[in-house]
Amino acid sequence: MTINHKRAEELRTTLHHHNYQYYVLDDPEISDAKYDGLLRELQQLEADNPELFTMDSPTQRVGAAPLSAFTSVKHEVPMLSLGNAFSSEELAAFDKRLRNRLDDDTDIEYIAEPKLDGLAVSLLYEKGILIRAATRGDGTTGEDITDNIRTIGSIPLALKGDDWPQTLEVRGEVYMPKEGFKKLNEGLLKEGEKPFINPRNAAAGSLRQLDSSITATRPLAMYCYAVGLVKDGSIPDNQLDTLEQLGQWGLRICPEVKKVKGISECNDYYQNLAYIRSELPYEIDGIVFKVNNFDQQKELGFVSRAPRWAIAQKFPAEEETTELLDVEFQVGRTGAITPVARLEPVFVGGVTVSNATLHNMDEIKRIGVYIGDTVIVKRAGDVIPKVVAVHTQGKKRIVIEQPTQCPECGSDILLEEGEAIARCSGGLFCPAQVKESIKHFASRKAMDIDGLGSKLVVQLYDQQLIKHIDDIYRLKAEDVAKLERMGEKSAENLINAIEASKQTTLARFIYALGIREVGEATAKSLAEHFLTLEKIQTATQEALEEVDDVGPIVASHIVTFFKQPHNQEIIKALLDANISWPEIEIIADETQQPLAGKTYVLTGSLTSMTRSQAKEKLQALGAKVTGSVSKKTTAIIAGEKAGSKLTKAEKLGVMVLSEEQLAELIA
Ligand code: I6G
Repeated sequence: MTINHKRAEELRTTLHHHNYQYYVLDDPEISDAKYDGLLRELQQLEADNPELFTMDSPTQRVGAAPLSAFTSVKHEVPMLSLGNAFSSEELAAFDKRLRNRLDDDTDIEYIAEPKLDGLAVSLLYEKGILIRAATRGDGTTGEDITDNIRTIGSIPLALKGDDWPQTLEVRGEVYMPKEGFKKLNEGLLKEGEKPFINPRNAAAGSLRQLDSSITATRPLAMYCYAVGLVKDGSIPDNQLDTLEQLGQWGLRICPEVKKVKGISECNDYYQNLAYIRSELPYEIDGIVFKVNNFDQQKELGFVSRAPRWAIAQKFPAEEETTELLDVEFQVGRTGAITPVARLEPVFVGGVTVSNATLHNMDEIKRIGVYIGDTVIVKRAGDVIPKVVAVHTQGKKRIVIEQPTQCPECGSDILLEEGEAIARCSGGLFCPAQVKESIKHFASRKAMDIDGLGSKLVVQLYDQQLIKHIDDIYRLKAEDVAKLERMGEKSAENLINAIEASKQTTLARFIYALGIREVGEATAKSLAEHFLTLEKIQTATQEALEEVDDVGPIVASHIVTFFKQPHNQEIIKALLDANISWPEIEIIADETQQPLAGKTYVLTGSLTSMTRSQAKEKLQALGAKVTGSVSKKTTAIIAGEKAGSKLTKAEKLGVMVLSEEQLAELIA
């Protein structure tokens, strides 16, 4: 073996290792610059000595020469589809069917995992080397997308270890993480290009590129969930051990995979995932339950083109199509004019939606929507439904035009230079702005006045019982009780809630005032920085700009707000009504925080909270939370299925804490 040959092999092994650490374990050991340096060295060696090139070389990840078309690939073992369950009753019926077929009434062991909203892909490894990748296609014939798949960092070009079958076909889902999707679309918009509608479309569009150097720039990832063809070698006899084995060979497995026993644990898993769905870093559209034991799978067999031993329980769709009937313009607390789509009611994200935001006129132009079009509406989690794209153009299309006068008070609508959002210039003359500012003041994250919701605010305003926010504290139970649908008891409850709201925090009070661009986080930063209301009221533009996340624009909004005599009067009236807050304790020295100077690593999945919630809690106590274990790590917190980080911690003698111990630590 020549020196060059030896060095190329050394570089390939090193680069495969660091690639695995970075993409699969999320635990990099070297800097990006160092990695790039090693990769360049290998590229140069291969360019100078073409005989050194191998199929699994990490240099292949940058993309190959563009293709003119994809070639077809026949799947030796068909890629089937999954049956669906749309309710817990349908899932229970599935479980019952299986127990009947197996003639065994004991609880079945299932392996549950999220169903990612991506594209099913097959990876073929020969002697541990990735030789071909294909789309699912119609299940029998797919397309050869090997060049594109090679560019995905989390897919190994060579399997780890040496105990793999000589021929091994692995299947899974290629997807685009939400964060990468957001960044990709931001970049496309900046370049004046059309953004993708959702991460699934972005993943599909990226994988179907004939030019793999474009795919190489797209943030794609893959989770593996099954094995297809196996020759000359074997895999374990159940699903969970198979997934674990795939993980050991360097393939990425979803960390949410869990063994559940019987229908009740299936339901718990589904509920838990539905709860954390919006926090997951990828989009999912349901849960897949598979019988764990392969002998039982064999006994159950297939029905038409789907396995009898697996099912996908779907979540309510987060995107639907419906007709755009009309557009109205709403006036917000700060006068912002928002176009609101009136829609043919549609069931999406678990609720019936008949209104959705269109954000602003720029957005309307960008998506090219007209009244009469069929549009795609998205509602994810608690997020306000929005129109994201035109699905099909209507036969009769009506242009959407922004009014020049406020629909509520008739004042001029103005668009400041460089702003996307037009505003009503009516200020306190505009009833819509006043009502919105009262609603905001009473809202949960502001003064938290229980029961003072949107409808009641409108009633109180229309009956002239409240004209400004300070009037809330002059309300009388007997006046409130006279309102429609209010009795004495509810009126009394409201007055009690108003009274209770007087004990608040400075941050909530600042947020409640509704200063333009001062959200919850900025209000908190202002309170922590200045400590008293007086200091915030009198702060100069320069002093305000010293606060975390306060830039020149926000600072100028704050200065302008406190300068207005009307606002000063309202603040005085609120303080005269005895609104108060505890003094803020000064933590003069950050090292006085209980976990200051300590470094933790979170690994595996936690059951009582997500890893990011745990991270926030630890950071709030002064701890540092990092992604990799070293001798300097104070402790690692090992949830379920903790992998290599746990092994490394044990090797280095770093303390290992359980989820229960983490809870104690935080408490
Ligand atoms: O489409 C699928 C998504 C996820 C699957 C699947 C899966 O497992 C987590 N598993 C099988 C066996 C099939 N389709 C056919």
